[in-house]
Amino acid sequence: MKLDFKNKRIVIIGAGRSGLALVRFLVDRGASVALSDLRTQGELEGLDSLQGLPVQLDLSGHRLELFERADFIAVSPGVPLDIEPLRHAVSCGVPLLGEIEIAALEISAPIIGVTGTNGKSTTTSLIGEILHAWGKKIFVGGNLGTPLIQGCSEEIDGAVVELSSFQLETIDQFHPAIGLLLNLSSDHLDRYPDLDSYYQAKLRLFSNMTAADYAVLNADDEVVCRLTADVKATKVWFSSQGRPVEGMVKLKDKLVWNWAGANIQLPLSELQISGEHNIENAMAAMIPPLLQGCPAELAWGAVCSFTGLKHRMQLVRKLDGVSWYNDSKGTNVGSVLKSLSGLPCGVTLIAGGKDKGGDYSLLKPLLEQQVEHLLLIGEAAEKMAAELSGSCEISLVAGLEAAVQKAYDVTAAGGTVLLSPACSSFDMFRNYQVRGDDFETLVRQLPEERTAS
Ligand code: UMA
Ligand code: ADP
Repeated sequence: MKLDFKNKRIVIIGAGRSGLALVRFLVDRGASVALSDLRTQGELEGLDSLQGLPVQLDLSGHRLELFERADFIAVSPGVPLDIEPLRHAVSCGVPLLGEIEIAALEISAPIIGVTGTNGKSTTTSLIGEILHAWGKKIFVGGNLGTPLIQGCSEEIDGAVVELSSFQLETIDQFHPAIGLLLNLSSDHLDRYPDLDSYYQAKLRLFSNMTAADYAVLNADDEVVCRLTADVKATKVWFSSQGRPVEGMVKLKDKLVWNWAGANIQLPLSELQISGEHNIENAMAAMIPPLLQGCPAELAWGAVCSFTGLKHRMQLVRKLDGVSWYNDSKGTNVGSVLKSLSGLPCGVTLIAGGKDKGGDYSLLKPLLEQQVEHLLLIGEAAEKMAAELSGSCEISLVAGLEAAVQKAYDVTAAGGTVLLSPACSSFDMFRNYQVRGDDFETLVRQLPEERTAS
């Protein structure tokens, strides 16, 4: 049921992409809107896009009296729910609503929600590609980049939404027709007290789903299997390890769609995105369109035309026999493990950034086998060096530019340089895209000929 915003006093907390989109939406619906952010006017980008809109600005901090007088607070995903202004608002009986909840109540077309620790953006994009190829008008966004609230103003046949645990924390009635849980491993322990709290936030995806809906689940992920036992939605599985499940199974060089009497085979040789993890993403992405009646051949054609997203294992340059890869979106230990495992030996790995409380020691076996030099940057550098000591040659470097220069100096021909940080970017960069773009610029500036130092 749509909410009535007319003349409601709403405080939006966080003036990033979600907050700015919420302002436009809520002002348009006749609400009286205040936008609150810790940052100063000068530090915030995009405020000028609100020019002419009736919005009260509460910058450089959050004024408690604004929060206690609101009808509700619209919370941006990056704002932790336990900060003082939000606790105070809740204690005054003011409800908190997230951007996904507000948007989803406006959208009557079926929503496909994609969550998991890794592979969300790739899978969300793949589903979007398939449904577009099928001729559907689909909104594709969420954590991927475009806030779902921007999809509300469009006439759409459906929405495919990447959902982070942060966004799922503030849902209440949100009810996707199809929910995907790709995998679960450690992440965001800078926001959650423990791993289980992070997993429980992810599982909220299924909380309003019934047997008439579908839960697409990874049969090879022990944690996913264990924690979804009580999910009420009809389960459709995928297994890249050949488990005989009902759903999508990888058998040698093909995928088999084994569901409701169908037995469709799809050749893996046509896939352009590489790595085991991308086969998993392709498998998961095929399922929602197939459940919705999309012809398998058409869907597989769209998956096979997809060449991957920026900042995920992107080959930037081959220079002097060395391949340089940008995997700036490798922001946790699990994703770095996947990215490294697809590479040959002789890797120089550039990692580090803002620590999220992950267990870096899980990287040790692969570092021992494949990595010669580990170059560490950012706030997490010392912690990582201590946890990874002994696995390869480790150097702490001053920043990304110094890391690229050192990688250039130490990597032998035939080797690989990989930026895959296992950390978020926010200590040194605005986001992972800026970190990846800076890396690419630095790599492109490297001279063709190495000068003897
Ligand atoms: N802020 C406060 N008070 C606080 C904390 C933050 O005012 O206590 C302010 C900050 O000063 C900043 C604003 O909140 O100005 C930022 O809000 P935000 O972090 O929610 O950022 P948005 O720009 O709205 O982007 C968010 C998602 N960001 C996060 O979840 C951190 C984007 O995901 C998402 O693309 C966008 O909404 C649209 O849906 C990015 C992300 O890093 C890619 N996600 C995490 C991840 O993938 O690991 C979860
Ligand atoms: P997310 O949106 O969940 O961060 P992306 O699709 O952006 O995921 O991929 C980010 C990184 O995560 C990739 O560069 C890769 O290293 C890793 N990754 C992608 N898909 C998977 C997967 N299915 N399982 C594990 N790791 C993955």
